Amino acid sequence: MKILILGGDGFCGWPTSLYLSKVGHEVVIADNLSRRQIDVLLAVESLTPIASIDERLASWKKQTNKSISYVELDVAQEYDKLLEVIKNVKPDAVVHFAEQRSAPYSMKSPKTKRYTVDNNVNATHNLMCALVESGSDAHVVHLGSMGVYGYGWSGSAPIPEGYLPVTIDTPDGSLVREILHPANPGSVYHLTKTLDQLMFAFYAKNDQLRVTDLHQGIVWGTQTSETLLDEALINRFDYDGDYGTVLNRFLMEAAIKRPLSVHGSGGQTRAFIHIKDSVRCIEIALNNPPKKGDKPKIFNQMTETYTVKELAELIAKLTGAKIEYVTNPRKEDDQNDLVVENQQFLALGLSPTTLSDGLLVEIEQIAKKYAKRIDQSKIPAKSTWNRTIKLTKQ
Ligand code: NAD
Ligand code: USQ
Repeated sequence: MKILILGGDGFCGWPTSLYLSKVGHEVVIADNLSRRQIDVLLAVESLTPIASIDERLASWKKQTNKSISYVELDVAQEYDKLLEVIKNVKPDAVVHFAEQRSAPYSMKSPKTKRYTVDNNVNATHNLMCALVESGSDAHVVHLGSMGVYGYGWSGSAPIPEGYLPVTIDTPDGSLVREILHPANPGSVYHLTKTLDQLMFAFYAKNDQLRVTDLHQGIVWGTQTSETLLDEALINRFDYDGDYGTVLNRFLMEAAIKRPLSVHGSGGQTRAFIHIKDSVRCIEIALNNPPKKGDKPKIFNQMTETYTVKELAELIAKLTGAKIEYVTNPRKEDDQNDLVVENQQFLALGLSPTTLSDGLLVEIEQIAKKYAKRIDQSKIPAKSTWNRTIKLTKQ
């Protein structure tokens, strides 16, 4: 397949691009490098020393003799250029990672809230519009989020894969309909993912675009077989208060003997998936597109659930780290149930990497190895969800 990867320089996009190139697809990356620019603005760097996009691509060519093309493109702002790229590349599929992905960054200030909405909503809508205008039949695989469902809305009932059957009483009896699971976003970032879903539903219905939306959990792990081939191919690892996700942050804190920063009581249950499985799921989704005229296909892309407290205890046991319960900067339930259906990927051959398989590698080969690069002033999570939340000093 010829695959256009929007956001292919990012944490999920880079290993996905390499893997799809390795297995024989023709890969074109489009990225505006905004994630690297946000690091500059926040004065922070990935824990792992990531190479420039040019160095990355040159190294891939040297290691494998395979070429990945790159075009610098702002999907949200440069509609005409996006249209030209789609017309020239003529992709069979487009994988869409090109969004601002941090919930804390999206809640940091009015400016970052507005940037997140402008960037994410425009990027998705521009893609839909350009596919229609160009007459392309490319299958869109979008990275959405488990957070579109919210947490705890349905108690201990399993979260279905996107669609919920509902029964409506009418004067002539009851009707059973399938609706998108009610959206219940917990941040401006998650709000944009719920808006993406509606755009996909509309364009699938109106223009018969073929869309798969992957409701992904928190991705952990850093390296894949491809990123391990050379230091210049290494994947990014975010640890700072805005972009570091919970497991990365605990691993990094343990590596420098800093207490693990559990927000609130740590009773929040979240869904997780290893980066290798995330890449594999995208391949499975690419190989199983919806038919023209179908509603968007939705998969829950996660393999395990843990409470934040369980994660901290697991890492504390492996590393001897202490745990600190800090004021939660977010407005979120202190505890929630989370039971998720993920049968579709398992039925299509996904064989998950569990936390017990991969955690030691992350501790030894990433967190400890690069611990000297940690800037401790960037660790505290300072973006609060509203003005009533007052943080204690960390
Ligand atoms: P990332 O920030 O590392 O990568 C996103 C990439 O998209 C970056 O390279 C960035 O420069 C690019 N980008 C952003 N806006 C763009 C625009 N307007 N035009 C062109 N390029 C643009 O994030 P990630 O962790 O790789 O996440 C990728 C996708 O997966 C996101 O949509 C995110 O919401 C979703 N996701 C991520 C996780 C996770 O745990 N990392 C979990 C669930 C879903
Ligand atoms: N948390 C802590 N301590 C920390 C950091 C986080 O206790 O130092 C807690 C948070 O309060 C939250 C949980 O850990 O309850 C998860 O936070 P996170 O930052 O790891 O993940 P989240 O904000 O949900 O976002 C991440 C990605 C996002 C993706 C989402 C998938 O950044 O792109 O969409 O995971 S999901 O959570 O399933 O919606």
